[in-house]
Amino acid sequence: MNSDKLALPVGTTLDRFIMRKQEDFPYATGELSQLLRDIALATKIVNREINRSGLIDIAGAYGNRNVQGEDQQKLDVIANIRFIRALRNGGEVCTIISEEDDELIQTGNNQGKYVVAIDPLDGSSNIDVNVSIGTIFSVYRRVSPTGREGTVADCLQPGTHQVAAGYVIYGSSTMLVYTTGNGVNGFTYEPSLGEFFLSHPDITTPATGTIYSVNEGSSESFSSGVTAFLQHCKKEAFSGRYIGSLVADFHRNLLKGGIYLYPATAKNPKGKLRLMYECNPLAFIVEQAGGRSSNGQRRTMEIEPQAHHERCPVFIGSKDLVLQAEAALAAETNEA
Ligand code: AHM
Ligand code: MG
Repeated sequence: MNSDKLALPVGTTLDRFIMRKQEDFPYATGELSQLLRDIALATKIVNREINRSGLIDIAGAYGNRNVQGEDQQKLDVIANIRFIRALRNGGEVCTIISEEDDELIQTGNNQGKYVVAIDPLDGSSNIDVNVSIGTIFSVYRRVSPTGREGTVADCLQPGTHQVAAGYVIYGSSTMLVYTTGNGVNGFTYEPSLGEFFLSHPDITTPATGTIYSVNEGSSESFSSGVTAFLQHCKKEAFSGRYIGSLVADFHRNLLKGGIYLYPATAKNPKGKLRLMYECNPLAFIVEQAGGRSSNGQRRTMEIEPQAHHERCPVFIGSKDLVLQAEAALAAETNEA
């Protein structure tokens, strides 16, 4: 091998990066760092299961329906177990909200200072056809005193209270992207070393873009404001790109510039996506990258949650495009 290549540094691992960031806060106790490392560990295990799923019989429907009445996939169940186990063993988290569990999950770590909301495997209907899927997570500091189980109040905080949020995309490579409110950084998994390496430092999203992502199959029931905004996108000859895996659609638009929207439809009058573990974490990331996220009327992160599985419409991505969508919706309201 060329000796120049051998001299190249391997780069910064996720663990080292988390440790360095912790050193920026002299009074940090390391609990949040540990929590992020727990999530990264579970991610590696889930990544392995996903990669193997084409080879062994764990893809496909599990035969159960989750709380939202959707078919649960075997990998959904596996991912849910892996993340819960990692967070329970880590000890920093008292309570978990998971897309796959109706009730709050009490970890038994009553001294844990944090609450996590997680969609362990998003876009799972894409598993069987080898399309990218993801994990989305959000971290809050509990508001109730430690020493007891976490409460509903700990779990129903607005997105502005998030202390960390991230997503994992299991795609042509596996990436973990997260923020603790001080910019956004992306790490790519190197499977032969079993490590995530910093590959996308300080991600910023373009202020505008030429991609719009929406399920147009529902366009008959879009409001006139949404329809007007989409007409504008088409008039400008934007590219329509829709994978149907939120993390993958979001990740592409974050890097390239664009807007993802899931508005209210006849089938999903409140939108389809879940506030606590789909919209809020991505809203935190997009804002940290310079973008914007809204329910059409107000900033996603300012919505006061009423229920841990609640849904909301979402318009997320490049700031200018989200503002344009909001203006189109406001014009619709004024016409009414
Ligand atoms: P899931 O959490 O059950 O996987 O559903 C969420 C997914 C998102 O990943 C994706 O953006 C959206 O549902 C697609 O919905 P639709 O098929 O209605 O376009
Ligand atoms: Mg989901």
